[in-house]
Amino acid sequence: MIARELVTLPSYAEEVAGGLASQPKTLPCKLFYDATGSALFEEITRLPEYYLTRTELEILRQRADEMACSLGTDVTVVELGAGTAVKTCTLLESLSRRQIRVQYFPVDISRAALHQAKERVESLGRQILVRPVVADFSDGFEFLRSIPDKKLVAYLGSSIGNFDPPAAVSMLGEINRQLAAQDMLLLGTDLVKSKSMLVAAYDDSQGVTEQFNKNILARLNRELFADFDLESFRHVAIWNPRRSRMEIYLESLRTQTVDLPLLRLRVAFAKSERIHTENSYKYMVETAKCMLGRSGYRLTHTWFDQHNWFALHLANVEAGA
Ligand code: AVJ
Repeated sequence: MIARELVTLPSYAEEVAGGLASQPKTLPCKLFYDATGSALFEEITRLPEYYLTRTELEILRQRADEMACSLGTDVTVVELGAGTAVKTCTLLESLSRRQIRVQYFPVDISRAALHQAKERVESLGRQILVRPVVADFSDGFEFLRSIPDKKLVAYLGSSIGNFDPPAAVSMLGEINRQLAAQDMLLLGTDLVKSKSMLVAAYDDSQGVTEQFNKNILARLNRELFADFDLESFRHVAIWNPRRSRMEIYLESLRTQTVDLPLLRLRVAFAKSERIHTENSYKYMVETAKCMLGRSGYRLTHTWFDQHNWFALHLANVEAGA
């Protein structure tokens, strides 16, 4: 007890203990994104099999002018999980060519990413005012209220796909309640496609996604002094057509026990037992539309790439929703 009081446990400790004690075992996917994991994710976005990032960027490039037209004048773009703002730059540039005033509020938990986002947008040389916001969405979306003017809230990259349908609706609804009638939402969703293409995107031939997945265990070893043997787990990516999602697991290659001394926990694994680390939902246009409707938005336009692999939805905040 004394030792436990002396050590400051990371904020995710309880969740990890709960997840590893449950049946089936789970770990929260937010644990992916420490410095190592964020760098690995950047690498994933450049993999030939991971079509999502490049496809969404292609839609933005091809349709930025059209989007800018639908947005009217003097828009403040607020990007949730902005990262380094690579994708948004396209839209910001189109907006600034058309509009008198464009402001950009990138929101992220990573200060380093926000710094890069600011530099990138400022280097466009278009006098876009950049105001980075450091925020963690688990604290809610109240910060949106303090951002002035007409807002376009962008939530790109199919990040919404990590939430199961009820949680996605409640999160989009929470954002909605912080917005005013003339504000808008730009949502990126990955779409259902062939199983082979989906599985390849989450189980790439270079093993980067495997490394990304296993980094959760490496992180628990680093931060909780756990003793996961990374060689004794394998990366598994499965398409679940019934729930319309990719499921990512770490599967134990043998019977083993793992110690997590800071959590006072010893976890037993049977051979082939899995830890569920992530879901990535894939939508049909209708399900995405339905999700937006149920969270208080009215869809005004959906843009696709030439193969219909990915969709960008622009929606209004329903008056009185
Ligand atoms: C960042 C949640 C959009 O689900 O495609 C990539 C994360 N996981 N490869 C996704 C991820 C494995 C990614 N999102």
